[in-house]
Amino acid sequence: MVIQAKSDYLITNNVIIRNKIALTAYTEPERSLQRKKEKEMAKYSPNQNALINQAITFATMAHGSQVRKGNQNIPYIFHPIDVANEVIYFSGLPNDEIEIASVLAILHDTIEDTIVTREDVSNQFGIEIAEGVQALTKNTDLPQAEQLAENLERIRAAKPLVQVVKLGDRNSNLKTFPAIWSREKIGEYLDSSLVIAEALGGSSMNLKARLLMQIAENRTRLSLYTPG
Ligand SMILES: [Mn+2]
Repeated sequence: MVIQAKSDYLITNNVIIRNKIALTAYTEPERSLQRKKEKEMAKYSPNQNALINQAITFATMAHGSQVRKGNQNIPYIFHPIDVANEVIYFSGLPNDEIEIASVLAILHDTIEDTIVTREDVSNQFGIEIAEGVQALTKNTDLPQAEQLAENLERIRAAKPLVQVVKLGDRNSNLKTFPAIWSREKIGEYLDSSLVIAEALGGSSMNLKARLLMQIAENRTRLSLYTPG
């Protein structure tokens, strides 16, 4: 028997409405299990994770079929979620700032890398989140060589909960490099990572320490594989 479970997601007026699972094809024992689950789930309502769930759905839809640079097997959404994990487990932010920082982490590449605009983010998540994501967005109208310094200046002017997202972002990016990157390119990337660690490290000693550790590890790895 084929069970047809329908779960279309729609975003309307800041609310995600999930269509009810069609129960018609279930057997009675399955229906009974379903009722038990629904009762269990009701304990968690109103949904305490609504904002995070909304951010993940929004970013997943925005990034669509994008994958990580140089690795076709990693759907892009795993990167923002990794950044949220860096913030959650390592930033040391006070508990009441963790949720908003995780939402920022999940959304941090939407304006830079997708068709999503600052207005879209503002409509869905409010002005504070939109400003945070905008601060984390490079100004690509500038020459590439000036983009990082200009961006760091804007991030430094923002709250610590915005700064930790950039530290988490770079920590995430240092976990693996695109296979096509040359040694020079990796070296430059490690140099810029040090600039980020120094500029924003005050917002989280722990994320700064992780970043310095990863920079050192990668430099060692590079020196071990010196050609010739
Ligand atoms: Mn990123």
